[in-house]
Amino acid sequence: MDKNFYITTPIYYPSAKPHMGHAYSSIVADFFARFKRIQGYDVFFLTGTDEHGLKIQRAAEKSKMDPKSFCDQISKTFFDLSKILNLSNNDFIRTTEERHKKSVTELWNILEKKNEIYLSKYSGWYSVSDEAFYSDDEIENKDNIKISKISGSAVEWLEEESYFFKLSKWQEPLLKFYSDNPNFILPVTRKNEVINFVKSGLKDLSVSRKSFSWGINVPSNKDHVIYVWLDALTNYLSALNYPNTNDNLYKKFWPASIHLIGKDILRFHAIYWPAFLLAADISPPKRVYGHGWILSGEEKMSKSKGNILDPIEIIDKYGLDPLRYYLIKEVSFGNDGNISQQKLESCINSDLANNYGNLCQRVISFIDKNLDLKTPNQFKFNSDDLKVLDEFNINFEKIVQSIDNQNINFYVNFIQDQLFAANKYFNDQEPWKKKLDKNRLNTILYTSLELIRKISIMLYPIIPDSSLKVLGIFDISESDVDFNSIKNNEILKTNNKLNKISILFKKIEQND
Ligand code: ME8
Repeated sequence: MDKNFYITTPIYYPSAKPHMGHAYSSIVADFFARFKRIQGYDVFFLTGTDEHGLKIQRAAEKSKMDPKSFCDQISKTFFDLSKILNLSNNDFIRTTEERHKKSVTELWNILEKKNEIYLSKYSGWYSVSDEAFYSDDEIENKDNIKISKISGSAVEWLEEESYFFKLSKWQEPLLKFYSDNPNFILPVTRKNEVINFVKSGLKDLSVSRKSFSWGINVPSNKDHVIYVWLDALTNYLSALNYPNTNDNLYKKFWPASIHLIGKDILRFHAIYWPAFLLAADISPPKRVYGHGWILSGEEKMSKSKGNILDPIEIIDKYGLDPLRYYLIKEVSFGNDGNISQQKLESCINSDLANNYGNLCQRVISFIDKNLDLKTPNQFKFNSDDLKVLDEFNINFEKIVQSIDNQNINFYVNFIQDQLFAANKYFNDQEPWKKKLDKNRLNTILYTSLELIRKISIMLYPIIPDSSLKVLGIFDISESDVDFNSIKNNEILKTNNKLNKISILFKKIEQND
């Protein structure tokens, strides 16, 4: 079986600095990347910035900067955030890089050569904020301004010479592609929306602009720049050194396993992108997952609405792992989610400090006092011990499947249940009363350590830093983290010195 896994985030517009919505997509993508790595996959994880187009040109003009220097400055804030979020990305692509231009130019040339592109004139609505064309029936009036019904952003009338991609020709092949690949678009509700949209009829797509210059030139006509979405989507190929299809990265990782995106940009990824690729005779990605939005009140959090929560401020106040845990746990994956500092604080106190942190501290300090901080030298499991330990191998396939179906909530709930069970086990077994029964005492402690090990391995993709601190008790380092080992109940060496750990999560004083 193919043990390569290629996951991408959207490449973000560096029109303003990143907010919680961007952090969310990136953290979730990192979760999947880290999970697949500890499952033994060779993973390529890509993120980056989408730097061309009128939206960026205008933002640069507003800041009185040339577009490239403007992008350099803001792209860096996204790059820095990738470090702050502890993303394990293998590359960070910028669409202003030469390698990307080469790749887009090649894709354009292929489409032109295959007669998929023709010159005509566009007249219709355009939203600069979305960098998207809208038809008349997708427009409405609000406070005397024309806006897109879909995104709510303002549109302007556009009339200019433009190259068109023969999207209409791909309507039937796309529908066939969706039915041959039923898991191409997830979640299912979104898939149905896309299919209905395609069934309602696809018009040819304007893929170049003449009235501004900030973009990649159409190779055969320098008066035009290539439409920013055709440019941006190609980043997923550029990072694999396309057009060099003999390159190892390309051979190993294309087609992508999953493009993880927000539902706002599903149309581009689930319709335009596979159509461009099919037209160029390149395999489409295996999956596009459109997750929900982080809301602020009832509305989508977005820079244009000015209702953003700054991830860096939250991290400064609470730390990174609590934020990662909270976003992954609290937002029902695929749906919109409202986040609040109060809920974040409860989550830190109950799940992280009480359930996880406390379990680790209690077990280790008990072993420190009673076993000279060593793993017990002998043990014999009884049915109570096996009951808690075996949950992991009994549910192993289910856990793996939950990840492969992007069912994050199952994964997190499973961990929560095991944390609860491990704490209950330690309380119920009352090792403090078994000091005279050495065999039983040893077995309870060995079982508790194994539970901490298994749970920490499962937590690694969510809160890598904290999980590695705990695994440090057993001298398990990052490269040793092996998801498959959670099936095994006897990984820890007996009579082995353990390491102490400091407090993992500080409880937050809440005012309610
Ligand atoms: O669309 N909740 O860039 P962008 C959840 N450059 N996720 C959110 C979010 C929110 N409130 N706000 C943003 C673009 N996101 C294009 C993409 S890809 C080839 C080109 C996340 O800066 C979510 O993943 O507007 C969304 O799809 C993406 O950021 C949009 O980022």
